[in-house]
Amino acid sequence: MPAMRRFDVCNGDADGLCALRQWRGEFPADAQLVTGLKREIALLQRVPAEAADEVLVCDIALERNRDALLRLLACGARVRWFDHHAAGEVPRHAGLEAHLDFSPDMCSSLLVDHELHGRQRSWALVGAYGDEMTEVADRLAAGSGFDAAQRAALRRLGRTINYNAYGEQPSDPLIHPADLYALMARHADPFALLDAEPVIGSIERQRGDDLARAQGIAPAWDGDSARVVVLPDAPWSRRVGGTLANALGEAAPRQAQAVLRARPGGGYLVSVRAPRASPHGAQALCAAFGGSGRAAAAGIDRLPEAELGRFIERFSRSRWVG
Ligand SMILES: [Mn+2]
Repeated sequence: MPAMRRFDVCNGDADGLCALRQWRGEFPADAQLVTGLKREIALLQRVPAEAADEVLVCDIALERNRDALLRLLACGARVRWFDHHAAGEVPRHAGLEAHLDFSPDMCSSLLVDHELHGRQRSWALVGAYGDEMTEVADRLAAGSGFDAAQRAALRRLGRTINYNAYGEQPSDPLIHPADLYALMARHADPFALLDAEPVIGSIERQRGDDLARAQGIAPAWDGDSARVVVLPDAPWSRRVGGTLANALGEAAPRQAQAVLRARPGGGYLVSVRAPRASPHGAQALCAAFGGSGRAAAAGIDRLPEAELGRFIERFSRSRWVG
């Protein structure tokens, strides 16, 4: 019989990497890591597991990996899964141990934290802060004895690790998430990572530079209730799009934000945020142009150039009511 192999599969954002970091902090083992940029969701198909192999999956949607999962289970692999994204129907199989929770104040790092009874809590907090679960993370951190300065450091680290997962091409982030994980694995806790690894500061500076660059671009439309920014296609704009939309929305809670980025093949990738003060209507607007998402935040994969005028017209007149 071939030797048992292990595969660790996770999203490359802070929640994914920190969920895995907790588990391997508790159960160290040699495993092959499979991860990528935040947008790379279909990761399980990259796993060549066979009978008796063990696969750990953190923070990727079961729904988007169902075929690969069924294939692994059918050949006898054992799969443990932690996630908080839509799962669809969960296969019933003795080889699958699924920890799934879709409540809005849950993330994969907190699911692992629960399973490990908080024994790797500082990493769990970094993951939760990375997924913007600030209130939940603050409460848990304070209850675990972390003071305000420590909470701020964990939050900053979560935001930074998360930023490093954005982009479209593997070379867009400063360091590939798999290499960032290797650095995280060297340190017992996030504070040691922050002290020892200068790349964390470099990512943070890159985030600041990217944001400043994007905010230096004059809006294509700017009104009381809506603003449209059109970014060129470049590594920095591929990293910063979502972060810019969130930053603008936070600074102007009564204004809706649309951040467009030129696509190399023509057209635009569009991120829409409804006003924070009235988070409705983003999905309806995007659906009218073939997009999708949630009421507060939605997007369009490819808006044709010829539709730009019509999009701005409609976006700037939207009422953003529930
Ligand atoms: Mn997550």
